[in-house]
Amino acid sequence: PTREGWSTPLTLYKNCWLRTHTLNRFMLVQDNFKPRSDDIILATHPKSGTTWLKALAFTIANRSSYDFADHPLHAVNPQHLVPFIGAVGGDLDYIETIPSPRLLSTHLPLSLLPPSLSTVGCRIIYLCREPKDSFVSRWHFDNKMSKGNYPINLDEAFAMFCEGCSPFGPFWDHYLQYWKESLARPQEVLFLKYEELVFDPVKVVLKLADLIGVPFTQEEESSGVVEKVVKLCSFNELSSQGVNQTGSVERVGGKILIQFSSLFRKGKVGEWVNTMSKEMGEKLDILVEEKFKGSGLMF
Ligand code: PPS
Repeated sequence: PTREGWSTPLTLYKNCWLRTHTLNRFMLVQDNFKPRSDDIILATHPKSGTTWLKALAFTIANRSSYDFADHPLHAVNPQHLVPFIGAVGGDLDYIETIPSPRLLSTHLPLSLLPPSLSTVGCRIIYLCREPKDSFVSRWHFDNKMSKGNYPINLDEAFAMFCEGCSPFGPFWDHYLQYWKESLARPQEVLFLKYEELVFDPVKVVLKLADLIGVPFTQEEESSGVVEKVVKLCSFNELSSQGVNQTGSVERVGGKILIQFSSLFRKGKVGEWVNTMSKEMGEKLDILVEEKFKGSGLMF
């Protein structure tokens, strides 16, 4: 089935709602993407801090190659530094040509990726976010994408989100699939929440470096390199770069679909209260409790 309501129509494919115009590309991933054992995959539920995680992981992995003053992040949006598997700029032929170890990203649920990802032992860094904040971020983003031509009513968008109908949703299946994978492969899968990144970025940066396989040396730690990474990738720094105010991430049929500037809005925890009613908040909290009951995952 296909549903309208978000800025572009969604189609349900193998229990996941994908933007209809991306369906052909993403349907190919499961059978045609060839995971390598040394791949590092940044898997995120959309609107959870993907742009931020890409900036951090890229900076950590490549820190021996670049100077902080003359860093690619000053000129390139993080979304372009780590390609999305199967998406615009990350088509599967191109992905195949990237030398190992590859740093790749995806919004796809684990169920739409090749099962060999687990068996070959790909490392995964998963990032999700408290669902109320994620929903609010999604709603503002889709409104911006539609440029007022396709206004999305908040109540309708909320009802769809709670039914599981949002890009790459249901969100609960997305979170739970990666949560279970992190329990099954704790050495190879790091499960993170946006809130941890906001409250203790230094601690998360250290964990990211360990998982990527390039831990910080004592000398780097004592000379403030970790803090420099955090600052370079902070909301204020990234959002003030010229390219992020003027460029675009995705064009389809000559039309700009996603502007870089729409990837940076507030960057705060608990910001949902300025958009959603208290009643909506309570409704979503109850749903989240129900869906995650017994899993050990909590928000
Ligand atoms: S996307 O389109 O799914 O890739 O978007 P994504 O990057 O996952 O999520 C966008 C939200 O992340 C916030 N953001 C940041 N927060 C903190 N620090 C940094 N550096 C940062 N960069 C982006 C961005 O503002 C969106 O959240 P909201 O709540 O809408 O502000």
